[in-house]
Amino acid sequence: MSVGKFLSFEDLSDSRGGLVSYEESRNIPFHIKRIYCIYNVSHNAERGFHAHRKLEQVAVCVSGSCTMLLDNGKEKESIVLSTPYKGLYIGSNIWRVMQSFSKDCVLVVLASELYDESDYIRNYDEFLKEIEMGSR
Ligand code: T46
Repeated sequence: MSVGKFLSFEDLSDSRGGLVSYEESRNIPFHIKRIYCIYNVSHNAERGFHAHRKLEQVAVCVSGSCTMLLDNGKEKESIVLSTPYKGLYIGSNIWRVMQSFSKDCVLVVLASELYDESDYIRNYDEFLKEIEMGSR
């Protein structure tokens, strides 16, 4: 995998049940300013279709599963998220689409910045233009 990056989290489960912990600057590579959850998504729905100029995120599927399609303008990857013990790190300037949500999917996303619509690139041609300009 080269567009996204998997992070592994220690399984702290015992006979009482499962436990996993996400800690900024320890197993999450940035200061966590925001956490949001995506859930109750119908199987046919697709979300995303944008990139971020600055935002870094780690997406963890704490229940069920979903697929994340990542695209850096040159390479594309399809990643299945299905465990709380693995997070997908998504840096800036990566186009993402989320699809194939299971009924019980709960996707938790840890984000490096507060919500800011001006950080979104929601047009694919604009995304390609911005990464081309950035590589010059
Ligand atoms: C991302 C993927 C993985 C807020 O007001 N605050 C928030 O923290 C978020 C995440 C969204 N919103 C608003 C913006 C839209 O009016 O909620 C609405 C739905 O957001 P959006 O269509 O961007 O949702 P997704 O699922 O397409 O994308 C989300 C994140 O927005 C995005 O940063 O990387 O999940």
